Amino acid sequence: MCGTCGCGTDHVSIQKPGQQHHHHDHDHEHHQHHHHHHHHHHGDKLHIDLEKDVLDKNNVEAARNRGYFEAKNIFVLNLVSSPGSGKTSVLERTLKDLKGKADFYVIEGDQQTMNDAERIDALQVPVVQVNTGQGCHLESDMIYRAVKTLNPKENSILMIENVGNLVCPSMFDLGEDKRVVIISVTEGEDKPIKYPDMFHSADVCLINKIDLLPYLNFNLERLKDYALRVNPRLTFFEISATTGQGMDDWYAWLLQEAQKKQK
Ligand SMILES: Nc1nc2c(ncn2[C@@H]2O[C@H](COP(=O)(O)OP(=O)(O)OP(=O)(O)O)[C@@H](O)[C@H]2O)c(=O)[nH]1
Ligand SMILES: [Mg+2]
Repeated sequence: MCGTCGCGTDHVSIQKPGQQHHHHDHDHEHHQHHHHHHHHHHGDKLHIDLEKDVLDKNNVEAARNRGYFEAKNIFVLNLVSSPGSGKTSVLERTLKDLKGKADFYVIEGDQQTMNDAERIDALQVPVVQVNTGQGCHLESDMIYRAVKTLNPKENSILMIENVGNLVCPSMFDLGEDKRVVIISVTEGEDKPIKYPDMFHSADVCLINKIDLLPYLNFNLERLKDYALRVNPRLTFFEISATTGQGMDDWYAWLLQEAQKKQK
């Protein structure tokens, strides 16, 4: 149990496409650690202590990641959204279009399967898949281990695709520079006020699948209004990963932010 959202993070696997699946002993330590608390606490107290432990531990490890990224001038994005908003599609298009302009690395987070890592691997971009098992979000120690496997070059860009979930990933700092929330126009305009934490903690909001707007009753202005109520400093890009519409502004932002860190 991660204790924060009740999901389990004790069966995490981290692998490159083509590698054999294996569990890490490391995870058992965590499990034992949490198990220990069960003997000493009860009811709500247990839940609150676990939540604090998990978030404190994650924040310490996020700081460790941030130090590593700082030392190597690696610009890091954490992509979050509900399942199917288009995180991998946006990544695929972005990597195809910008591959010559920067060195990219990708960490893929999903509960199961190598599917997303294989889509990135097909573009010949170095990628590691993290399978979280019962876990509904990535945590900083998973990023630390995945980064060790990737061994990214200095002055590169690391894109982290979080597990599709509009709630839990918001609580877990991974040591990223910027958090990017993707919402697709098929999801309804009110998501920012229904799931405020995710929009509050993001720096950029990609509004994806705008090629579908002619077929939907979706009000872009209302979505932005709701999102700005939750987070007035959000920057929006209206895009279609399918047609490429609007992607150039997103690329310009991405390269400019990376350069700021790497100057
Ligand atoms: N029409 C349209 N479809 C899109 C667009 N972007 C993604 N899709 C489709 O949306 C579906 C989900 O896309 P993914 O990129 O796999 O979404 P994801 O957020 O990575 O999904 P998970 O990793 O499972 O959470 C796929 O069928 C894509 O082809 C877009 O801009 N327009
Ligand atoms: Mg995906």
